[in-house]
Amino acid sequence: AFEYAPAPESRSIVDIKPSYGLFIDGEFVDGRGKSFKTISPSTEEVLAEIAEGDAADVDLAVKAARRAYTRVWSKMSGAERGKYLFRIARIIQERAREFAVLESIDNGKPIKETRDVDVPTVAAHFFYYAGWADKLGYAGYGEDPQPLGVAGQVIPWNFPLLMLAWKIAPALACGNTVVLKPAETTPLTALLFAEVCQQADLPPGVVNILTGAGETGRAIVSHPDVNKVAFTGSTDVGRAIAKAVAGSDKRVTLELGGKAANIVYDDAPVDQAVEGIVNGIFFNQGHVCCAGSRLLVQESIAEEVLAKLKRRMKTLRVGDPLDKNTDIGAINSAEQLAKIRELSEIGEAEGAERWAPKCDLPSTGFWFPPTIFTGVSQAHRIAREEIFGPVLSVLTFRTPKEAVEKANNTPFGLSAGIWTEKGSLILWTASQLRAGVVWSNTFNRFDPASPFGGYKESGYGREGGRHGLEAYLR
Ligand code: TXE
Repeated sequence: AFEYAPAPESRSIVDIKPSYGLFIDGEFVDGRGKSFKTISPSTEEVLAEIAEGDAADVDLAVKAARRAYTRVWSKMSGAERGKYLFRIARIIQERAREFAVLESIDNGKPIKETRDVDVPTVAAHFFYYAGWADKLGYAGYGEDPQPLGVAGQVIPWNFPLLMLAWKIAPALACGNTVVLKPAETTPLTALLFAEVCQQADLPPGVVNILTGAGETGRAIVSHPDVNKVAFTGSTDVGRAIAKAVAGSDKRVTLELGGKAANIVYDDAPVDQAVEGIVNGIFFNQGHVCCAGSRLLVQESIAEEVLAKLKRRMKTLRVGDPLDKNTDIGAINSAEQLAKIRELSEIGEAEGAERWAPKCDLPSTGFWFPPTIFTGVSQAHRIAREEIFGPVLSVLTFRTPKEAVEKANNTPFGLSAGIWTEKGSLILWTASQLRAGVVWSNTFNRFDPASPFGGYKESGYGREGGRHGLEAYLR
């Protein structure tokens, strides 16, 4: 094992305060005494003490959001709201490096990804929805669609800033105000975003950021004056939220887990497919709801694909998230690492064959090597359950029909991938797959103009694109 060596020059561009309050009505305010620590998953050092919002704080935030909604935000013209969103987008671009470094420190994901994917996509979302703010009459929901009111939004830790953008940008564009809770292991970029709201002179109360864990989330979701609930996270919590709002007039969108099939047909461009498989499962340590966590490879080329995949996996660098050469960063938390380890042990116990390249992992922090399981059958838990880590389950198939049957044999339905040179086979396969997003000859590509969301237990509602406006309009 090598010792973790921090990259001081990158670290120095962010200013992490020793403690943070809650962002309510345009100001940072102290919590009521309860707090928790956010740690860096790559070093296990405590980064900051974070206030934990309770039901009374949630009430203050919802009241502030309601005031801002009735007095200012819903009265403003769409063009005017759009200006604020454009301003936010530009400030994020200006502060992109700061956001990227902070996200890598707090989440553990590689700087290469926060710099090239997360932060640019966040800015793109704000630009995209800024453009819609004055065109809602063209969105297809009537000539003068109305906002819903106060949106309560609860987001996970795997893309902390990007999930914030997916939630806040369309809500604001449509004239709603927001109370958002980031995940307890990754609050820092949401708090930096609160500073951006101040810098953009966003009217107080339009965006409120409440840090905390499940209790805070529960209080937001069940607050009687919240009109819309948007959640991304585990299927279990999604179910609890659906129950909590049942019988109320709250609108709900849920974006939950996944177990995507990445289907490689025998005529696929193999080298390109191998890159897609690697990107599909090892991007963001596999902490991706739409990760290509099941490789379905046609039997006749399975040997070649696996040989090339293993060769490629040996070149992946696991380590310091702030090192520009790192491909796989730290696992987000000790709990998530324990879950990945447990499911991997179950995979072995059930008879699948485990393989990982030799890989020196740092001695502190939470790490897991890129891993594949071959000889996986449909009955194995690693073929059915979301592992949410850098672990790929490999299955084979003989015919396109069998590929589709296996791909659809899951309670989830968020995404899928298809690799073949034949356009007709892409169209046929896509039409058979029960998945909200289907990529062909690529994987894990995100664009603010494309809707994203699931079938079955992956949730309902769409985020992104014109479809994403529907969730925030009456
Ligand atoms: O999720 P939780 P966890 C999956 C993934 C992962 C597993 C557990 O498989 O291993 O879920 O992750 C807030 N009312 N995904 O435990 O608990 C919580 O504070 C309201 C897939 O981290 O669902 C956090 O802000 N809110 C997923 C958010 O919900 C509640 C991304 C998500 O945490 C709450 C993350 C409650 N009762 C995990 N309880 C994806 N779809 O991308 C918790 N929260």
